[in-house]
Amino acid sequence: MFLELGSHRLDLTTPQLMGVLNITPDSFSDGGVHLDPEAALARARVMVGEGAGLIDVGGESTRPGADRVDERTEIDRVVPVIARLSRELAVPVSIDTSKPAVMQAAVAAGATLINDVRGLCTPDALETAAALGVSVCLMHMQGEPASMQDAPQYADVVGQVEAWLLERVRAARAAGIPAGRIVLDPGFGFGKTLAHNLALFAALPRLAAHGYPVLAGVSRKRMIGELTGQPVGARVVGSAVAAALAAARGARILRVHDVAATRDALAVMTGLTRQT
Ligand code: HH2
Repeated sequence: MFLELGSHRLDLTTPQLMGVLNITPDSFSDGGVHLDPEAALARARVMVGEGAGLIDVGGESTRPGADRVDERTEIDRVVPVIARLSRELAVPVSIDTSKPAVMQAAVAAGATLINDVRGLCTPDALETAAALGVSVCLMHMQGEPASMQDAPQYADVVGQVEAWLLERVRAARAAGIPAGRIVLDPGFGFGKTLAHNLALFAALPRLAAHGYPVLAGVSRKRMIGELTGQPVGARVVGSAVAAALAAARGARILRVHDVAATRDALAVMTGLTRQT
């Protein structure tokens, strides 16, 4: 399985690590650290050296309780960084946004994957992504970040998330986005309790069975904190274990902050479960 990302062809036969690079003052784990493009570039270089196969650049935090930022601010944060990363790194760059204007500016600067936590549901987002001709990641979220963790409710979380993702696939394909350019993501922690996250995690093989690469983003999230009792800064081991398990359950792209730890977790899991 391959994903076309501009001049790059991402081989998903083995799981790929997507390194998180937030150019925000308030992201829940790396907020404020990469606002300077030089610092962002240096961090991206480290992640690529550690084994990241792509870098996901975001200019708006979507942590629970986060407020929206305007499109000018988001563009000003991400475009200079994307331009430099796509010129200077050997890996593809994705843009984590829901805003059509940011998608356009980011792709013009070199991004080749649109990673939208709102599944291209914002007005004009679907048409914009289709016209840009890049690959897309469609993620599920219940509600909006400002209030999504207040009281998330589902009658059947797996069935509902799966049906919603498949509906978004139909919409994306109808808009002209080819099947081979679509990635799906159940959206861990986005309007979900721990029980909902655990049910979705167990259902990763079912979600992967639809034939679209599945992206899993559990890195340093509250669910890891709930399982380990650790604060954000001490969730590296829990996150790496979760990412390796997600890969074992069929996830093909792992969105992570701690690339080296996840790479090692994957290597050990692969080595120890190889058939002899
Ligand atoms: N999680 C976050 C942001 N973008 N995109 C996808 N496809 N899947 C995810 O699980 C996902 C995502 C939240 O994490 P982070 O970027 O570290 O924090 P913040 O939203 O505070 O910037």
